[in-house]
Amino acid sequence: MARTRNKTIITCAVTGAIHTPTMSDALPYTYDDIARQAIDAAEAGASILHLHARNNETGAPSVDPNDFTPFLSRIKQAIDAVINISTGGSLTLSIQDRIRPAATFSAEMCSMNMGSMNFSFHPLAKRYDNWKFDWEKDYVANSDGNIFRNTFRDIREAAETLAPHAIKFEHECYDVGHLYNLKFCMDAGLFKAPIFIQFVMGILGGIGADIDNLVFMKKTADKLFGDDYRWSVLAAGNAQIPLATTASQMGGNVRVGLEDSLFISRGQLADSNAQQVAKIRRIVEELGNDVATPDEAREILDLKGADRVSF
Ligand code: KMH
Ligand code: ZN
Repeated sequence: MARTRNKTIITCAVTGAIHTPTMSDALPYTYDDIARQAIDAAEAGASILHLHARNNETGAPSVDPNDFTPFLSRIKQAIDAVINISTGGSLTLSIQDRIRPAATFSAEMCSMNMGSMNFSFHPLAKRYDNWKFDWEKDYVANSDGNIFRNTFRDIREAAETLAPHAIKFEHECYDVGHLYNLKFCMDAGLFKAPIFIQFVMGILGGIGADIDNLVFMKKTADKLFGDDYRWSVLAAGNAQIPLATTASQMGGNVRVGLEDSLFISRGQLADSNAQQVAKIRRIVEELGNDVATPDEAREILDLKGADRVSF
């Protein structure tokens, strides 16, 4: 008997706040480049676009809603994709600043980081001698002092502020304890099933990116949430495509994009976000699953719909 093909949601995280322009010419930071790469990624098969903004001139991470407006409207006019606005934004800012873009634009989805942690990429600073912009070197080197603050009070404030917008959260869980934080918050009534968990693997400060850890995260989530959750995996750097492949074979969804990895294969820089999306799409399809359309992603995650956003 033929096996039913699963629908796999591909999220593409287009630019983020970890990598800097020096690290890859492909990393988009202008409004035009973020819009163009997001549209190309959606055309390649991403049904969800996880978006951060950057300063249009310097590429520095920005949580100013004015830095989102120019690319959000262009993306919406060009393609039907689910827009997911980051609330991680700039890692050292307050939760109030970080949730402003999601609240301003009342997106279908936004990220929700499920615990406080070290969040560092300072080892990258040693790899570059000549930086394109003045801010980059200190930003990267000083991340060894970052505390990514997401206390229970912060999570409650974000959830309550965003509740009137009916936004579905991408619950970013960087370690097993974050799943327990999420369970606690769910039991307290902050989040409604089906929740969407992003297992984040390989961030310095979080759980390592390997299959044993993924299986343990998934088993823990099964135990805590039963049928009340959907899940996806993002792995940082060179682990991105291998762990996304494993996740899709385990029945999960996948996230790729230059936010999480600048590479297309070991040591080789990607040309674009769309190139990574096309690669994981090929793998997902060849291994026997189908890629979800934006409307299928909306149904799977119970989203409010693109007609209820404010951009
Ligand atoms: N870059 C990811 C590891 C967020 O935007 O809220 C973390 C992230 C956080 O995506
Ligand atoms: Zn992000």
